Amino acid sequence: MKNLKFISTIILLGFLALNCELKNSKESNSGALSSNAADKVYIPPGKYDSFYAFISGGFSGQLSVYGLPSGRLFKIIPVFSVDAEKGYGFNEETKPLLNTSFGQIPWGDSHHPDISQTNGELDGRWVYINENNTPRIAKVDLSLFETTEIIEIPNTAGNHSSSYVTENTEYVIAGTRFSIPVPQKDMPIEDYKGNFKGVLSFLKINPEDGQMNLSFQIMMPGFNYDKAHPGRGASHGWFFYTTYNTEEANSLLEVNASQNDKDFIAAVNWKKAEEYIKKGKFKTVATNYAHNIYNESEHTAKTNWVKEVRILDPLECPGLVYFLPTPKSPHGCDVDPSGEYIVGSGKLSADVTVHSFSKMIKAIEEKNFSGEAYGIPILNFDAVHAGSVKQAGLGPLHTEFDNNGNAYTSFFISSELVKWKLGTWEVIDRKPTFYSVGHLMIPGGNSRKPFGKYALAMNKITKDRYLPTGPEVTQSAQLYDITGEKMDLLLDFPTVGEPHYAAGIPADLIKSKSKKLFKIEENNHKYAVHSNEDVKVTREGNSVHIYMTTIRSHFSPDNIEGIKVGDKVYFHITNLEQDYDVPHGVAMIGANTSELLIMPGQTETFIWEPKQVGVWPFYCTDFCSALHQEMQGYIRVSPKNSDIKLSWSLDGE
Ligand code: RUQ
Ligand code: CUA
Repeated sequence: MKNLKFISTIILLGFLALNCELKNSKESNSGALSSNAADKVYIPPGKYDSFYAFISGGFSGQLSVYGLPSGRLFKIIPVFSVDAEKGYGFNEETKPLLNTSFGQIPWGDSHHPDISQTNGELDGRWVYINENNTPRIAKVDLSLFETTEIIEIPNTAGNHSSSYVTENTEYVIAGTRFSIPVPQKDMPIEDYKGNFKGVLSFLKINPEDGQMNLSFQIMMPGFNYDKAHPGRGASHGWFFYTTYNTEEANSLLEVNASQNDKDFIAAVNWKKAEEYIKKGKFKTVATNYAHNIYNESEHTAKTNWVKEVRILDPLECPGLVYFLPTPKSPHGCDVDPSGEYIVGSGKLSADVTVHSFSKMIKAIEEKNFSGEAYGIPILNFDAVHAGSVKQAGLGPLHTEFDNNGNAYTSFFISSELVKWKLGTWEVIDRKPTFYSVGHLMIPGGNSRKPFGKYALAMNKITKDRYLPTGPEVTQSAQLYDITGEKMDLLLDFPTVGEPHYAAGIPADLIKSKSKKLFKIEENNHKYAVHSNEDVKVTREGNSVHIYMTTIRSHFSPDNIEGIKVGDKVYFHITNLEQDYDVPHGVAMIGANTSELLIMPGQTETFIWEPKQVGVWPFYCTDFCSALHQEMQGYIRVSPKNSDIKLSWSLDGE
């Protein structure tokens, strides 16, 4: 009966969603855009946007960089997926970044970028982004706009409640979406309940270089940990996580994990966790995970294998974790700029539930509990509840904030952004999205200091919004002006992959720090060539190393003989250019990798295994000068048993 009721609710929601879409579509076609919308997003040729937006690529595995308000795409930063355009994951230098305990993984599902903070404000040094499928977190260095570190998260499956930073970038966190046996073992799935566990991870960040180190994990009950946000201001020191499937179902979750009236927001006191760690209250557990770090001066990544992890058990650490009852399978878990309000968006609830941090502290002090789950106290709902936004829409997912005490929530089913007031919980405005918005982003909206000029909606479905491109159509973002009382839709633009979150920041906080080139004298790559005197070709058995340089517009050496079928030929190429924006590329016929794209002052390597006798060309792939088309060379490949000696030509000799 309960199930039937549930299913009919879902059908009704679906019907309403369809209705909404049709209605939205009609509104959109009636020319809702005011003519000055174009002015507000128009950036004249040669002028800069005022914000960077780092938009996650979802199933593309990458992070794309856009300008706001124009919506122009500047770069796709490869993070968790190989990228032939940049040689990422194909060249020897970046391959180790994709190492995991499951081997080298060429793809990932990137979700939630978050920019590092100082005193609760964006500082523009690094972006952290999580990978959901093979649990990892990456660090993107914002002076390079490149991935410089990826760490695997052990004891985790579906790293979704990740990767948010605390207000002084003390920690970046990870959390498991799927509970699993911890440590992994062979057991019947039907024994899930009570036996599977959910692990939350805290990675300490080195304030100098942003490097992550898994400091400790907390062993939680076998729920699904969905989203998370750090406390700030008074609530700094706490982290909040939404949970669903507190039913601990293991099949047909769409029904079986939707039974409980309320799931939980888990409040974790990480300062307390630090005390317990200091007191030695942890268990050291054997594990094996990859920690991959790119060294900028060596232009090369290396993998360190880590063999153990410290785990805290809430049962042995009183005061570490509390549960705040929250209706109904909450997704987004968002904390307002003051740190007082914790917003839980119950996907199946008609209301958006807001908890109060100060009430939570009081309820903890008064032990105002309504029960416990696996020994973790459940706080009384009424004792922590600050208020609810009533009947705000259908399918609330995420909330961001401006600097005037307003919150903005995305509603997936009713396809809209809803603006409401913190404290009074009244709805101020609602605007349709096209269609089915997931996340939204306000630059700095996840910090103490939001820049409340724009809100960006990231939509899952576009249907009729763009020229059709076959069965697969683009996902899209929509930009709203939020400076007035009412929101104003300004712009649609397509996105890369399916964005789940984005991080926006004023351009001024980053652009002057953006590197222009690598100094050749600081290049400590093992196979770097600093001048043409060092150019050479060497053989060790059937490994051949070519120490090659590029400068407009030739390769040194250009012609090489003495290579044999069955050799393993390493092209180590140093780009000697010391001018901004003069990369060279290198492509070799029949290479089983991609091209290399080498920035000024950088060295990169690919391996070529010649399989056929002959004379084979290579060439520059990046249009570098008027004589780019002349930038080429040949390799003579002789039979396996030939005795032709290695030789090469330099500067035409
Ligand atoms: S989470 S909208 Cu990763 Cu909401 Cu996708
Ligand atoms: Cu170098 Cu084209």
